Amino acid sequence: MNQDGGHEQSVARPNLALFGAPPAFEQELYVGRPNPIDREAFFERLNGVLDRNWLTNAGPLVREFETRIAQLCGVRHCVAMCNGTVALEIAIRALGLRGEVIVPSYTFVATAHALQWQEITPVFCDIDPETHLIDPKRAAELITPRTSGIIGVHTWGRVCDVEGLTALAEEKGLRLLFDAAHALGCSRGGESVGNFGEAEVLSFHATKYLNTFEGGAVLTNSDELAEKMRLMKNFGFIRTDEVIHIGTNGKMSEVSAAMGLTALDSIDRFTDHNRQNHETYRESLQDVPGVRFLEYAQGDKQNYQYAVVEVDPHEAGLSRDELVAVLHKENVLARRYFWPGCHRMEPYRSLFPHAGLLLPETERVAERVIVLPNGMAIDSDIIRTIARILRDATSHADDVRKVVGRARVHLSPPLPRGMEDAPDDAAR
Ligand code: T4K
Repeated sequence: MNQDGGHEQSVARPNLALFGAPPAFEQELYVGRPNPIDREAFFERLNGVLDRNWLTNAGPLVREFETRIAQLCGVRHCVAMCNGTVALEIAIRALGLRGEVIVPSYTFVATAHALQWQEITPVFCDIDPETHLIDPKRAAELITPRTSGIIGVHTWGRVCDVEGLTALAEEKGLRLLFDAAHALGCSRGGESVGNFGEAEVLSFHATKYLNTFEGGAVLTNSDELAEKMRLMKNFGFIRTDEVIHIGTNGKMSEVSAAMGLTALDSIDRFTDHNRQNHETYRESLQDVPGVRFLEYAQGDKQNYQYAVVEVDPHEAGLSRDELVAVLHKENVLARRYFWPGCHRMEPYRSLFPHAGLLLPETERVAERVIVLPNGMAIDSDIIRTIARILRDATSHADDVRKVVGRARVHLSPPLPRGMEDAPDDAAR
């Protein structure tokens, strides 16, 4: 009897941890590992913060960070905030969205929550299966008298069909906002993210291409909107003791800006490395049946942050989840973003139990996508090994399926080493 409790171990079984071999990687490989920065430069900036004893509230580093991000994106205003979700909430409020807003279900749940949190109904729209982005034709079908706007999401840094969405919004008198959490430094038709719709929201979360620990920003070319959001993120204060607007606390701290500025100094290095990794993934996955590496449109600027594959279970002989189980056994902690789709998460699942009927492409794509590790911690050798694992798995699909079925592999990745005792909320 083998270690899985099975008897039918075939002699030709490949060298996979699933079958008892040592894992291909001793250390876990994570999706979303923060990119390393120049620590000395960072600590120098931190010393400056402590020397000035000015820790937050529109400090000099936050202002410098805003200027540099606005320059990078070629946009008039960057309003830095404490995270991408609050930035979305503030942008939604500043635009006066209400009633219903059309949004893809295939996104991180923050996009939907930012609406629902303000008692605005997210109306989930299906995606184009080729691009994984909101489909303007489907969006048009969802407009009702209660619709006030559309939020497009530039998933994986691929920029939405902004022409289609802009035409629709203009024709129907709707406001247009973009969740650009993945898309810093990306462009479409020569135009940089930050210039589409009325505003675009960035995330600088630790897992993002450029991080400020936690952080976000709204980019806009509208002076009026920028001014409103500056008030809203600072309790509505126009000056000391004078509040002229409802507001919240959405401010970015100086420590976060110090991190962001230091990361900005290395951003070209991050992009070059990610681009090289993409090239290696593309090449080495070419001969893996049923595993298609997602490519970007030629000519546009990309940050190449996400390495995404789509699994065709018929061609691969294995489902996406079976392949993820194989990878996890090898310490490749691939993710199933954005499974199962917002419409299958609470409170939306209960509020709209039949939403899936109008979201066939979302449901199909959410069952097929694997996000693979990328970023500065990942190199070509690692990628070739990941491709080898996927190739071995698909060429022994029957054996793999039997063992995965028996092992009931848990697909939520464990926490990084040293974090095992973290409380449950960190261990999501
Ligand atoms: N819109 C979109 C389209 C988004 O993708 C996001 C965020 C938002 C809006 C909201 O922006 P923020 O409010 O977050 O600024 C992660 C991130 O927490 C989330 O920011 C991100 N999207 C989403 C795509 O990924 P989880 O639940 O998968 O995070 P978690 O804790 O599992 O971390 C992911 C991986 O990163 C782990 O496997 C380990 C690694 N990691 C994580 C952290 C925090 C590290 O190595 N070091 C770290 O410090 O959501």
